[in-house]
Amino acid sequence: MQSWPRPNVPRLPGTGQPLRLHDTATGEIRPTAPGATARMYVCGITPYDATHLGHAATYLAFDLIHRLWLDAGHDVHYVQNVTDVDDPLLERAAQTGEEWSVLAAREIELFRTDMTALRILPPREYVGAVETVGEVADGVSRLLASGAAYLVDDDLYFSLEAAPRFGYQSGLDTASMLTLAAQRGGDPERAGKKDPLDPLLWRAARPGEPAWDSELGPGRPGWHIECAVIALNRLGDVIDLQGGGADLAFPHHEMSAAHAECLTGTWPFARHYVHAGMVCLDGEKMSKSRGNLVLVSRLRESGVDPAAIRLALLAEHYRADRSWTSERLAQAQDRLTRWRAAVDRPAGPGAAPLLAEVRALLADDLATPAALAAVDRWAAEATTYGGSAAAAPGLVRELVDALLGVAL
Ligand code: 5CA
Ligand code: ZN
Repeated sequence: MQSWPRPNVPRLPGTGQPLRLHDTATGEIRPTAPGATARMYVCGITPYDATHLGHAATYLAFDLIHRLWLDAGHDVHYVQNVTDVDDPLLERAAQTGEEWSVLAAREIELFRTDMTALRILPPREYVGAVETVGEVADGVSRLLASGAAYLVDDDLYFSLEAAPRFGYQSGLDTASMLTLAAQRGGDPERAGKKDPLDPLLWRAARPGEPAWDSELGPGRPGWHIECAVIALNRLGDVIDLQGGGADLAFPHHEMSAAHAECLTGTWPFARHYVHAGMVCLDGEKMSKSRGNLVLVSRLRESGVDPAAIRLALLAEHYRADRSWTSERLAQAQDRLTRWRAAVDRPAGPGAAPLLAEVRALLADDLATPAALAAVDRWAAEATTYGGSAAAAPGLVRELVDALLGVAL
């Protein structure tokens, strides 16, 4: 699958600090410690509707992580998937009468356009479920051979008995797991499973559903094993970060880590499990199924500068559940205007302390509200500055571009 174009990232003087991030599994903010190459897997979209501000906020959080690792001197191997065949997509296509693959292709293209406009650094490998059916089927076969998978009718399930550490990531009790699994793509009520939480690995072909031939017979992969195998085959047995929105912590990331650990015999699958808060509209999580979406493409069409969308989303911390309001967007547009006026001046107060401050704040679990406030203070001083430090506006322009992804 084709990724999207990479925006230029200016190189800043010196080196960024080691990045500390909140890890869902331990509940702590801990240092990330990648080697020369940081390995990051972030779950991609299910392309049945257009990119909304919730998606944008989540991909923006991982974009900052990407930028901070680059600034700290790491190469970043970033992999993202596209769930381009799955029940919600097939259901939507059935409702509208559109071919599921046509719907997916259109929404993937729109997502690429939105990500490009938002200056989100692209994954090095952007990988579709459809193009990886064979390798995922191979992973399922290996689980079957090791005794970790079993049949229910013609479908294959993963036995959680094969995952002794299951639950370490979310730390949830069984009752909460059962409720969330039922809401988020699981089937705890299905008869014949050893444990109601056991997740689907391979769904045998059904009339009217797409299916692929494989060593397991015709069918299609389950959701969690897809992400596990796509990540393992490209990034190796242990990755630095697995990420997504908070609604993926359970069951998706818990299950995909259990699959990966069972396949490799290594624990943990990811050194950090990182989850972004949910963006709401009128108090409800913004979601395709609720239909309360603010679309990035629609905002762009109405003339909103994507840099203002970025600033509006960065004005609150990535782990907070946030509400989108038109007031928030207006504040971001005002901030963008002030910053642009400040860097357009011929001179400004020294920018090296600001660079050090922004680096330190972002390295502390992405403290974006404080980082934006620091740039605000510099911009306010710049408007009354009478000195001749002519290099400062250029450095501020570059640091805001490299670290926050905002082109001034
Ligand atoms: N394809 C799967 C992952 S393999 C999937 O969850 N797709 S998605 O299109 O539903 O979501 C894509 C990403 O956006 C996920 O990380 C999800 O957690 C995040 N997301 C969805 N809705 C919101 C929201 N309202 N606020 C913040 N993030 C959201
Ligand atoms: Zn995923």
